[in-house]
Amino acid sequence: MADYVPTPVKWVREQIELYESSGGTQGTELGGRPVIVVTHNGNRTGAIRKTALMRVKDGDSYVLVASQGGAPKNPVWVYNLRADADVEIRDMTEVHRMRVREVDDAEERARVWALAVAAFPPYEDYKNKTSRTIPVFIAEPA
Ligand code: F42
Repeated sequence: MADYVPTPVKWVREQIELYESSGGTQGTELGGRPVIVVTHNGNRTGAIRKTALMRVKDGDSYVLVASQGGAPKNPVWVYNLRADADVEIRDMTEVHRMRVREVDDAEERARVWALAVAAFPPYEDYKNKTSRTIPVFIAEPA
């Protein structure tokens, strides 16, 4: 089994630690809106990685938005998910095995983007702030 290597970003690392050590009862929000923790595999190191994201639900699925606050570059978890679609998602006290796929189709993207912005309005500002197309994934029950 690979080792878990926490992110070097302190506030994110601390939120994930609190979220997981409390069994999904603390540290579960950002700005009053719900957050999920996605566990995935590092595509170069093979290490276990954990990423906190806003919770965007689409039925039994989750929409994962690689906004990184509108930064010019993709967050590196995008490359991990492109290389290995098997993830685990913690949503508060529930943990689900899921498979992700990147959304390419324009119509599907428009549909899930609307869900994302409804769940977390700043995504729209992040989109306007960056010239990159923000990658979006759908995580579906495995
Ligand atoms: N980020 C978002 O993009 N969208 C969100 O909705 C979001 C919400 C959110 C809510 C709460 C919170 O605490 C954080 C939130 N974030 C959100 C921030 C998010 O959790 C990530 O911190 C952010 O997206 C940046 O992701 P990142 O994968 O670029 O993280 C970097 C800083 C990181 O951890 N780097 C590691 C390191 O050691 O430098 C490497 C991680 C890694 O996966 N390495 C790969 C490997 O093989 O191990 C290689 C990857 C490659 O191909 O380069």
